[in-house]
Amino acid sequence: MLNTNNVTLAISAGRPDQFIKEPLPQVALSGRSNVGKSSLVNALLGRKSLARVSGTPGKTITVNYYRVDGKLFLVDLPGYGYAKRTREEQARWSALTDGYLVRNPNIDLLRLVLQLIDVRVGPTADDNTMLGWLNDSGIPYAVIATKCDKCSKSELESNVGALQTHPNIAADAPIIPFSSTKNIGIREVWSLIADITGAR
Ligand SMILES: Nc1nc2c(ncn2[C@@H]2O[C@H](COP(=O)(O)OP(=O)(O)O)[C@@H](O)[C@H]2O)c(=O)[nH]1
Ligand SMILES: [Mg+2]
Repeated sequence: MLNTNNVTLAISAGRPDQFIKEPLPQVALSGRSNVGKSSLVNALLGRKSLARVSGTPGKTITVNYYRVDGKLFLVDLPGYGYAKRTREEQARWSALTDGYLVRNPNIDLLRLVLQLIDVRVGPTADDNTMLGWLNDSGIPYAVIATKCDKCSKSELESNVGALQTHPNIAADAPIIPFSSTKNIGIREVWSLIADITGAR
């Protein structure tokens, strides 16, 4: 069993040359700022505040590597879609995101992307750009339908159904309803990570 108490923030990388090269599988979290990435890290690891949950969206422009029990890294990518960034912040975002997804010489370590999408909102234009990239990359991904506690049961069913048939979401991509506040979907996400990375 993975010991999720044995977790450290290995590095909060502000530059691509700080990215981790150690040969452990990586599972990356992608999504717009405020979609719930940091909350998902905390929920998966059973912590309240290992990852900083932000009231001011878009302020953290780093790639955060959490080393989990010496077996894998959870990689929290900087959020996109935050309009109020300065030009300098935007340039840093591009350098980091491009550095990780496009120019990363160790991209083979990336085994799975958890693509977070707010289940009440569905894919935004930026989410669709990211989904297009994922579809072209061949990297396995799953859609994590976040904040599902904010939906009624019928709304959740219909919104998850819309994700399942969405033209930009691969038919074989798992869709996992998730709530950090109600602890929904945690077991399903870990089971997917274990299946794909072999870390369990
Ligand atoms: N109701 C609800 N709120 C959430 C959930 N996950 C995150 N939030 C809230 O959404 C905001 C952004 O969360 P955060 O994890 O910082 O998003 P990030 O920018 O993607 O890392 C915070 O106010 C969180 O408390 C969830 O599952 N349910
Ligand atoms: Mg965050």
